[in-house]
Amino acid sequence: MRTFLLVNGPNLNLLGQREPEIYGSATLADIVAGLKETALSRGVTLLDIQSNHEGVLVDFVQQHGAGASGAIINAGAFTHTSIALRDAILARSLRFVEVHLSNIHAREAFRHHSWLSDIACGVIVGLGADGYRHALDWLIQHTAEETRS
Ligand code: CA2
Repeated sequence: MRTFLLVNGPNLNLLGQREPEIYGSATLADIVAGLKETALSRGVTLLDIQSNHEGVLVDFVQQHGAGASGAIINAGAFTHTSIALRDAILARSLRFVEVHLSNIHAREAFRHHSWLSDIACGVIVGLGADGYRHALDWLIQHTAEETRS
């Protein structure tokens, strides 16, 4: 069974508790549960992590990246700072879709640069929690296409 990773970075554990006008009202638990249900119904496994600690995310990618068919990554603020996470993803040749709930390009200038975007298969911003679902759909379809050829 194909396994996909779902990686969420710092402060995303606070979803649904504050700033719903920016990040929506769903909690991370709601989002993860919905994605896992979809994954199950599509015959794939979703292995998820949320951490506020950069090294924990690096360890997770090192440990699970090579065995995964792809990943959905919302690195939160580490998006704009973490060369360590970028290096771990590259070291494991992990294909991924970068997701942001908010449109980072319509926000402060320091959010406009991502250390992940240029190595991502694709980037989804500003679609709220739907972004994760679109990313999972794309990964499932794309991996299936590859398996057939
Ligand atoms: O839009 C996104 O998904 C972000 O990755 C969210 C990060 C932010 O640093 C990125 O620039 C864009 C922040 C997540 C913080 O989440 C909160 C949720 C509720 C209340 C406060 C913060």
